[in-house]
Amino acid sequence: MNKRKDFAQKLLDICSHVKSVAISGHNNPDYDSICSSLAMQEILRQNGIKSDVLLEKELDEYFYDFIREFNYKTEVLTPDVLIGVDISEKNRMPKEVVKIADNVSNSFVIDHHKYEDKDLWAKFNQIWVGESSACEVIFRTFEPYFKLNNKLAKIFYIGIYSDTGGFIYSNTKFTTFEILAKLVKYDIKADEIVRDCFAKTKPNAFEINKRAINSVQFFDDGQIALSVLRYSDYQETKVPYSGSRYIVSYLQSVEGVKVVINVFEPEPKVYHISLRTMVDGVDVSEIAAHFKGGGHMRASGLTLQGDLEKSINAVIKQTEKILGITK
Ligand SMILES: [Mn+2]
Repeated sequence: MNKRKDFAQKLLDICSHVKSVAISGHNNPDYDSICSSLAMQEILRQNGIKSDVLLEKELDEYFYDFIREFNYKTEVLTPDVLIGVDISEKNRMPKEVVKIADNVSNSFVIDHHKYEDKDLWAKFNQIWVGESSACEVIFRTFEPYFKLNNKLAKIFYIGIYSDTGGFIYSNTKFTTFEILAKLVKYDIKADEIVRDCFAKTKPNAFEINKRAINSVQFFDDGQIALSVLRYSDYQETKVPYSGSRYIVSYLQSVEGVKVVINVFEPEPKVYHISLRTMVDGVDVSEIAAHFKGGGHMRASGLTLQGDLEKSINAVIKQTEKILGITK
């Protein structure tokens, strides 16, 4: 039995017999979340199935133009089928989508995040923990059912590039490069994608990232690095959350740092906290899980509300626990 093929056949079969299909990634979407949604939509289209890609809100100008120009829906009535990509657990799901998930009769998940069985919400799940990206899982699962073209190849490339940190994370495997080799055959101009999508910053985004760097504090002899962007930073620079995340990968380059904690307050008293580690044996998803967040061993996130100092102290305490630091 081929697990991937059975899943792909079941999904296409069910979707071709219903009136409406919706696809959703997670909240605060990254490029893998968006691109795996778009890839799924294109694969369905090639199989004669119409679908909507759901987003909490329109993508702002800090997202790559090529990705912004697709059609997204920010509201949709409960569809016959819901496909979740890059999202196997409800706690990272946009609120509107949680309602849909509770009412929909058929649901599928395609993901690569670590999960607990009890938290799975979809009827059918295709989760390969450790694969580079939801885009990779989709590519490998549906390969017999789609034809690559320039647009689809670009979508996959952006999703995979993003979730592998530009092919430098340990999730970048032999299979990932096999897929990339297939993608670059379609004249995708990978150098332009990387330059325009990942290596460009607007002047005000540079300003907010400068503030993030200025905010950095180190704890426990430099083992923990913390950055904080306050709501006032967002207001003063007029940069949205998506434009302020440069700091996330930057702090990992500091020698001696084991865990990076980045706190973002894009709305008053709501703290999106990103956790990163490059250290083998340190699993930041355990820290996130403690606060009902989610993610991977090396990259996780959580959201806290209320008092900033208390929130930061709680996350630092939990991080010290994971690192075995006793005081
Ligand atoms: Mn992902």
